[in-house]
Amino acid sequence: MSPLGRDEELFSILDRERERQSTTLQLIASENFTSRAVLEATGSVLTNKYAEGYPGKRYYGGNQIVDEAEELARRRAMDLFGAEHANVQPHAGANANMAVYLAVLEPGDTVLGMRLDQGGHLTHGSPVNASGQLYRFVSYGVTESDERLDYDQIRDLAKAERPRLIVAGATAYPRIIDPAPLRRIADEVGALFMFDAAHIAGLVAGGAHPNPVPEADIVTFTTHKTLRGPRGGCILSTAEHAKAIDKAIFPGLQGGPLEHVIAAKAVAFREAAQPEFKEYAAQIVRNARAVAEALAGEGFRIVSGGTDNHLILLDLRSFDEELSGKQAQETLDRAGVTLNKNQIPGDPRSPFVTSGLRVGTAAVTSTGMKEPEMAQVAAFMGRALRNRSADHELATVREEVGTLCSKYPPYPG
Ligand code: DSN
Repeated sequence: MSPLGRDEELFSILDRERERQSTTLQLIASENFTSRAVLEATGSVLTNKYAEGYPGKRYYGGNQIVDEAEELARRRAMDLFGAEHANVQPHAGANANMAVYLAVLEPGDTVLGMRLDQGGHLTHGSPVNASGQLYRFVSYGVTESDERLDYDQIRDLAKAERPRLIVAGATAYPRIIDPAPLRRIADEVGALFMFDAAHIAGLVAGGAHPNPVPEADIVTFTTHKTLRGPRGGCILSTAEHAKAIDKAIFPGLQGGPLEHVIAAKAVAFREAAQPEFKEYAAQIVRNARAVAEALAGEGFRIVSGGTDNHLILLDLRSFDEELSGKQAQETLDRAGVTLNKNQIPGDPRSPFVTSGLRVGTAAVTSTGMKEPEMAQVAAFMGRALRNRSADHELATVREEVGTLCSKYPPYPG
């Protein structure tokens, strides 16, 4: 093969990233640590294969074995969530969502979706995303009083706007999104109902959140967040929409599927079907509640007063009016705590500055951390942010974070 030998330049970068992931706290709500089996499948020889099309109907030869892998992934996804159809080819959640729009909408159609600055997603109609440019998205948000979805308000909006599609799902909403009332609203106005379960797919698989599949016409999700699989997307639907969705993904939107990633999705679906995964999902939520309580004790306001899922949204203004999300994220990075700035509902600051932070517990839960460690995490955050101008204090926190992480290695040995 290559006469070049090991690529030290690149692999030393990978070594340093592995080191970073295992010596600092990973609190980004959309990240996780996959199993070794998922890593192995992602790095497998399936990356060598072109397989445009679908199992049994490919545009290239030599796909008999790849077909088996993709069929296995499809079957496991359908079994895990109880769906009639699965398309496991989306390279990402954004592609999955775009494919659904291509499949069921005409350009200019009206769609209801949650606004980005209220906790929604770019692909739910943001004006800077193709979804917002090609379709007439009308946004709903959370109430000012309790910062939660109000299904009566969504019903009123749906009645006034008569959308073709109602999109549910969020990236920064710490509460359960109940699919049942949304189904009823969709039926009342004759709309289709799509649930974007990207963040909560693992909580659904583990029984910690209601399964949207029986209620929604179409469910999209990513496989790398709470579901703990490889980076990628998936679409589940009723049999009625199967053909249109498959056509929208290929040839509509994507070319050759990433069969190595699809194989890793199959691994993740199997792992998520095990009884231990139920305990994992429940622990993610217990950890989120524990860290929320401890962070409230540090003086942060918790948006909506708490959490039902894997994430917490912090309003920094109660802690320190001057502290922006951007400054807080940068400070915590120096202290070995990795998370992201996030707008809070009604945020007076821009999306690049923000008044909030998003804290997620899926990755730290994968390493085995529990409620006592969550109290430590909150204390680290409070200390670092109170001492943000004191380099030595940030260095001390970073050292203590390292000690904690060394007891919970993501890949022991
Ligand atoms: N980037 C994802 C998240 O962090 O929530 C959404 O696409």
